[in-house]
Amino acid sequence: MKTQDYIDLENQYGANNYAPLDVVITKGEGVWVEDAEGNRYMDCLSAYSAVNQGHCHPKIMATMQEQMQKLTLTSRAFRNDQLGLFYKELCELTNSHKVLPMNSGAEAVESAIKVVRKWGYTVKGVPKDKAEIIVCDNNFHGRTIAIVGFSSDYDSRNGFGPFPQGFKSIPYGDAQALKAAITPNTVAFLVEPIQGEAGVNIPPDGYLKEIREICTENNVMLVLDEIQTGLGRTGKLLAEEHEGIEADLTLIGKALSGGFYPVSAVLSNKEVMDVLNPGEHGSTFGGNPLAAAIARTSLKVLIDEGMIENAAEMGERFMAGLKMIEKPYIKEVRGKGLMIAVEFRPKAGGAKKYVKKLAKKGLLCKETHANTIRFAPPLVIKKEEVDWALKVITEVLV
Ligand code: IF1
Repeated sequence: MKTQDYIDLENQYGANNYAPLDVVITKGEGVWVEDAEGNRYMDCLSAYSAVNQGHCHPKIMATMQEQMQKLTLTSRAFRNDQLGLFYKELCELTNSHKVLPMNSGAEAVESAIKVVRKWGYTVKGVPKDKAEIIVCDNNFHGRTIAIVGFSSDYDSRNGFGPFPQGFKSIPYGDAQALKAAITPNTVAFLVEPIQGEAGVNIPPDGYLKEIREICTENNVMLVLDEIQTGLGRTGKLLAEEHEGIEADLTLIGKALSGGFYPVSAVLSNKEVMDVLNPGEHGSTFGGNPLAAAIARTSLKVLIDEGMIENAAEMGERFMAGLKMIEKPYIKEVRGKGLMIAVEFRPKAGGAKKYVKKLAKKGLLCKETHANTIRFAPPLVIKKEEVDWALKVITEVLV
């Protein structure tokens, strides 16, 4: 089959909920992927930060192969020999007390919503069905009904109502707005340390510290969605470390499996997770031995192979290089670690055309909204590869 045949099949039989670039990827290794015609590309999207460890990391692959030959799924009706070790290693690494294992990121977000509501009723004493959760404008937390119900993005929510109640949205990066929005019924503040989909929106310095203090003072759970920012992407294991804070609940997913399998988790730093009792929450696949084994190795290679330090170092190099490209239609280059964005002025005529030109030159990336391109390569990228990317990007933006 040729490239166009694969595209036709997808278009004929698949739901129309994506508009992908017409590159049909067939192989991947590290930061590189190959298409059906044998063209090589550097992947500067990393499956939205799920392949932080690089495509087809050999150690994660070996773990997966080994585990899948022994045991893949037991359900949580029984125990398995990988889950406890996964819990322990993840808790030790992140300084957490309890883990709730799920599969997709959206499920981790939904789980956290359930947990903080239950905590609100049973511990904080909020009257029945009155729990409020504060979220931020321009958030992205996934695609379920509850989550899109508190999204401010028209396409995400339009046509999908009615939505669950109990969410209030405030401007991102504004700690005073949080303070003003809290009521006695507020159980949690759900927020991304850096907004991804919004276009790598970095809050003002001190924001995380301030919201941590405000939540503590008001007995409100701080829930950080680190599904995209976590696991090394910003140059720290968790983005919360940039300001030395700890969330009450931290959500991780994506790179928790290095891209091999959907694995997500709610990490809890307080006794809040103890409000869940048997029968109140669960998942057929959540916490399965294959997922747990893959996640254990995904975390191990992230640490053992210095990927987090590399993300910090290569991120600085990448950003410095991008900032050298001085063009009147570039509005801003911003980022942390290897979560980087270039925002164009409206007169540039949109980011998509640059994305297409970059793909032609062998660099895959993705625009977010009309005027921003995100660069987020796997964290294993080398100096020479960053320099190659910068050369290509400079050629295209000139
Ligand atoms: C798609 C963006 C990235 C997330 C945060 C939860 C989830 C995500 C902070 C849900 C998912 C994705 C999903 C992907 C596009 C994407 C994305 F462009 F929307 F912003 F990564 F950059 N919290 N992010 O970023 O996780 O249920 O998908 O596992 O195609 O929708 P999920």
